[in-house]
Amino acid sequence: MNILILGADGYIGWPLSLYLANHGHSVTCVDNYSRRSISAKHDAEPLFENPLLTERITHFVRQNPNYKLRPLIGDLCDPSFIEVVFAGSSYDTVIHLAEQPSAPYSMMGFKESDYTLRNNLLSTHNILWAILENCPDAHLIKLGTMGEYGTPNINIEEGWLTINHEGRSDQFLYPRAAGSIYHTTKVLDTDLIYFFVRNYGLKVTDLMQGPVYGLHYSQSSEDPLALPNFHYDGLFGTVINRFIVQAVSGIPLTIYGKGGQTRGYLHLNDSLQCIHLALQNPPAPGQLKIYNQFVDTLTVNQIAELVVSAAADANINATCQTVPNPRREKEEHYYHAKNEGFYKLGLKPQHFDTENILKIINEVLRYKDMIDTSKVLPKVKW
Ligand code: USQ
Repeated sequence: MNILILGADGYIGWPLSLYLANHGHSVTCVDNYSRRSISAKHDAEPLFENPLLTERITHFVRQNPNYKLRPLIGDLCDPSFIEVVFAGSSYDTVIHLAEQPSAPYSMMGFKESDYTLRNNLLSTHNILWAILENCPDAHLIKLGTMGEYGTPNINIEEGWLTINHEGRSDQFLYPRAAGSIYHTTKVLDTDLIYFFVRNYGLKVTDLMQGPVYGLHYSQSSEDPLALPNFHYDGLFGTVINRFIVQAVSGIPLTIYGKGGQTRGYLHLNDSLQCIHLALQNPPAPGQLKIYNQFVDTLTVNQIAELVVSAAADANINATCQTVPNPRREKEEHYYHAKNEGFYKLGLKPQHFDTENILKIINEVLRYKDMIDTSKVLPKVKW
């Protein structure tokens, strides 16, 4: 397939680029290095430095002459760059990961909120138009978030809810209640996409993904250039990766508030596997498919307990601390989200168990001396 990955320098985008090139696809990799500039500005650099996307691609194409990887660096909010990306190429699949992904960053203040809103919505809007005008049969796979649903007091369906009202019945997008400006942009993306599907007959898969964790993945072998950017700071680091780095560096695990916050988590390998399954199972024209993309439903307290216990097996004495919750979110709540969709397509997941955690602890231990403990505590409150 001829595949376009938008946001190819990211935590998921780079592993996905290599994974799909290794499966024989021709992959155009687009990024504007926005996460790199935000993390440099806010002292939130990843655990180790990652060469630029262009350098990583040159390295892998030299090593594997069969890999068809092409980098393009530019801003998808700029229509003239969109023209360059789509010029002369008819893509079969467009995978859109090119969004500002940090909830805390989006809540820092007006500038960051404004940037997140513009970047995420304008890029989605531009991409939808570009597909419509250049390759209307292409399958758009868009990365959404489980955070679009919030934490409702009823079961979370996969994208849709049938409502019976005054004797009549219809199916609607599941009600959404995001907890940050970042999460809200994903809700708005879904509405925008759904309009293009209804009105123009585009084929779209919207992935409601939970927080992802992990460092090595199926393709990463021993080559450090295959690794993704691995954040443990309060802006871009997700909770499991943060807790593992905290355990390794001797900082008590930062449980925000009561620790009853419940989310659906998945390993980086499973994120790649789900996107690949979505790619192999495109919707019909005029259909919006929505999958809930997660494997294990866990509270923050359960994650902390599992990390502490796995760390003990590595002779690390990890402890926990309660940090006043910097976020406005429910700390104890009902949470039951469905995720049958990818299992029906054949997902074989790896669970968040001791063996899995120990593997990541050992991977992170190699970089122990590079951990900057001043990056760990949260700096953004809302
Ligand atoms: N948390 C802690 N301690 C920490 C960090 C986080 O208790 O040191 C708690 C948070 O308060 C929250 C939960 O852990 O209740 C998850 O937080 P997170 O930072 O791992 O995830 P979040 O900010 O929600 O965002 C991440 C990604 C985002 C993605 C989202 C999926 O950054 O791009 O969309 O996970 S979801 O959470 O399902 O919306």
